[in-house]
Amino acid sequence: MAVTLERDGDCAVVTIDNPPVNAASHAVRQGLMEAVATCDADPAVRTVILRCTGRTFVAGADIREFGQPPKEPHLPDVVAAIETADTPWIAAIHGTALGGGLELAMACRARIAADDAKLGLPEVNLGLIPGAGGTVRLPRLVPAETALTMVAGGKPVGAAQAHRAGLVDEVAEGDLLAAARDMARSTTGDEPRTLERPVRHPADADSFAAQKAKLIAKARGQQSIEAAVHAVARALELPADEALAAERDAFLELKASDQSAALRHIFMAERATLSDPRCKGRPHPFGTVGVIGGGTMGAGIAAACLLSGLTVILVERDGEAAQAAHERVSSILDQSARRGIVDETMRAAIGNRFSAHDGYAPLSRADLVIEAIFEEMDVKKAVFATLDTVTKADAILATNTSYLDVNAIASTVADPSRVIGLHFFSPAHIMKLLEIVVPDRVADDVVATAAAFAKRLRKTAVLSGVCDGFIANRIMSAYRREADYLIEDGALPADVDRAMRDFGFPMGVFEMQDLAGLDIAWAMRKRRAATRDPNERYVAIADKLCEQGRFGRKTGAGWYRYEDAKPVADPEVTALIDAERARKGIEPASLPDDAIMDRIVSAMQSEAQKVLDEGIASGPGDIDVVMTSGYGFPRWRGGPMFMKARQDAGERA
Ligand code: 3H9
Repeated sequence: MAVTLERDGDCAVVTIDNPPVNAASHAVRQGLMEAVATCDADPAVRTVILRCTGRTFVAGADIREFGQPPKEPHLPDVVAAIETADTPWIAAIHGTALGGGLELAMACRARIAADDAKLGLPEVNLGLIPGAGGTVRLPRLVPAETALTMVAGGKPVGAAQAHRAGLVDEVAEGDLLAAARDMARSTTGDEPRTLERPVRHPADADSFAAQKAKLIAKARGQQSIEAAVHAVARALELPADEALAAERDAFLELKASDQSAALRHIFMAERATLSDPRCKGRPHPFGTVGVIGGGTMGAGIAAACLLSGLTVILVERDGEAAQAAHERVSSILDQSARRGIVDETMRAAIGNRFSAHDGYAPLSRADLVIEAIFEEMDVKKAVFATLDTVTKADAILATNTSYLDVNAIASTVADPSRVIGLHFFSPAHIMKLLEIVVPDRVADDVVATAAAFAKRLRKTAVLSGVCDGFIANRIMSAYRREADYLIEDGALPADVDRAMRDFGFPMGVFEMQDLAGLDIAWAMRKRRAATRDPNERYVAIADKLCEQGRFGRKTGAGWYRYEDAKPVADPEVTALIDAERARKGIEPASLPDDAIMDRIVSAMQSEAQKVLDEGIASGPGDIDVVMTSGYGFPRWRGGPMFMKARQDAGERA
């Protein structure tokens, strides 16, 4: 039974039990409708408490039902039935009340939340807006500005904030059900229904208009955000019934859109990445993590581990470097405290779990060691050989290399089954993506440990086979190469960057290179020059920029010139590009933005297909996850493989 009803004196307790997240599936909706009717028909029931079992309150409509024909009762009808019931309902919220879950709660006469509960309307993240009255009820409970932020931003708020804003009436510190029963006893039934309340208009019309404009500008093509802004605006202006009808129409239109299909695909793909049976095994302990190297990457990895409650032993080459690494990590932790990720007490306690050293000996205590030094095979091999002698025999040894052969690194250890790749993206404490690189001889329980470790760090992890660049950097190199061809063929860096931004990337490939610095890739190209296929098309423009000391932002010039830290197209770069075209006899073509993006996306897709065919990635969904989480591919486009599947289906139709 998805919904059960128990009597407790004159109070009825309606419990939803629909694992894993109590989504408002058909059975739940039906059960709630029956509960409303049963409670209203029983004069002895004075109040109804709506609660859930398991880890959370209702986390939303059931996304898995979205592709199927809708079945009555629909969620808006259930929400309306609860709101208009004769007997007042009280929502007792634990875990997360999201989307349709919060809509159910808002239809209740009052809400009580556990102190660690979170409440939100995240529909925009699925390419939707709330479709069961969320945009209309929320601004009747909280100020319009908060409602707009919650609906168009999609981020949940904590119970305390929800209480301050008016979304919940009480925060329960102890037993939630007992507190809900107390609340039920003082409920008279005279409390206004949510839709009977007036909207809470913005305090200042001009700043509200600016808030709306800012959200729309930030949407960068994502329709649901714009639709969310309009829905809240309508809720403030129109009578409730008209606003509800308009919200429903907009919801249904978005539900049928390509963007929502794409965002739902990414949501599901992110949850399916570690479905390989090797990830399901029993993990080793990993409470104490060794990190070798305290540069940007090592410090970020150390901070990510510390923020996840792990103990970190960081090792640098000498005392001075260890001290600098300690400061780097501390500064990340301080930033995290300033951003509210950890509170001051927790921040202070983290220090007890962190130490930085100038020798390997303390690593004898580590369960897992992650090497994050520079990309030089011989140096990495030497590090692993040393690790083999100082670490526990069953400690897991991981390399954070972004392209070197993990099999070769593993071969330096007596037991290669304990070596794996953990490829973080910079900054490692912020970027969600983690590639778990699986070498040939790694043991299954080591893969399971890497998967559990990724989960502990709240990373979106994918498994990758061993190849040059793994999944992410290999595909990135392919489209970067295509971007270079585009430059020779007729586009300018600003054309490519604009086309990419308009497509939905946060930044273009040339701006990104300038930000990261051109020198590292240049050094790699020089190292590989001797082995490069002489028949392969090679674009030398980036090399020429580097020869002039133009390494990007840090030197004030790269693909662009920087004025007040802003990129400006540079005639010197244009002249260099012209000279290269002339040298190769290339007649520049006119390349509109669509053509630029067709070529960039096709380059990604064809490299991604090779990655799949070679068994480097487990499936097309993993590639989409990598490109959206690691390289800013717009989520609302679903990733290159989702686009390819749609294109192929379109061609077949
Ligand atoms: C909506 O409500 C529309 C309404 O306004 C209007 C309707 C008319 N449905 O994330 P996890 C599954 S739109 C079905 O790993 P966590 C998920 O696939 C919805 N299944 O756990 C996974 O399955 P599996 C608005 C769902 O603890 C399992 O639950 N709501 C749903 O890290 C565990 O998920 C949202 O957008 C769902 N709604 O995080 C909330 N949600 O085990 C979306 C999850 O087979 N959900 N599953 O792989 C979340 O944000 C997170 O899942 C949550 C838990 C925070 C709840």
